[in-house]
Amino acid sequence: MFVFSAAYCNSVPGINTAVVDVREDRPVGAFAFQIEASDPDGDPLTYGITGIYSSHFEVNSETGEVKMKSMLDREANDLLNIEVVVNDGVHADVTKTVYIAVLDANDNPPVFQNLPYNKEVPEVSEPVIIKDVNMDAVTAQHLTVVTLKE
Ligand SMILES: [Ca+2]
Ligand SMILES: [Ca+2]
Ligand SMILES: [Ca+2]
Repeated sequence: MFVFSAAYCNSVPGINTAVVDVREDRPVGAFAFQIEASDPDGDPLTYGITGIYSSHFEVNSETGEVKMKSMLDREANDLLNIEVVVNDGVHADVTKTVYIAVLDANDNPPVFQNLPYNKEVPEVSEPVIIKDVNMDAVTAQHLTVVTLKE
């Protein structure tokens, strides 16, 4: 006689999270992202993370909320991947690779190029755009427009 096991009638949970954005200036202890997972049977899930970059994060095993454990640096690495592990208490662990896109913050001091600091500044009437040339991505916040006078 065939006996149905509990696992036979029970479905495996699914992990919906695939890519998340985290700004590089998120402080330690701050919310990073939420692991979105669901179980068709409504089984309570436990959450975990593994992988070399998982050391940046700390996950609440009951809620799937992930917080910062150590800060990120977009200039060093702008795309991390971790393995998210979810378990419904019935089946073996379900794992999925989740990618973390590290968003830029202007966290490097500016390095000005071609800025005429000496007295040989020619008199110019047109505005000069000073580009903040550092390792951060260049956006409007990195540009300073000044009008040089005698
Ligand atoms: Ca289940
Ligand atoms: Ca940085
Ligand atoms: Ca930056």
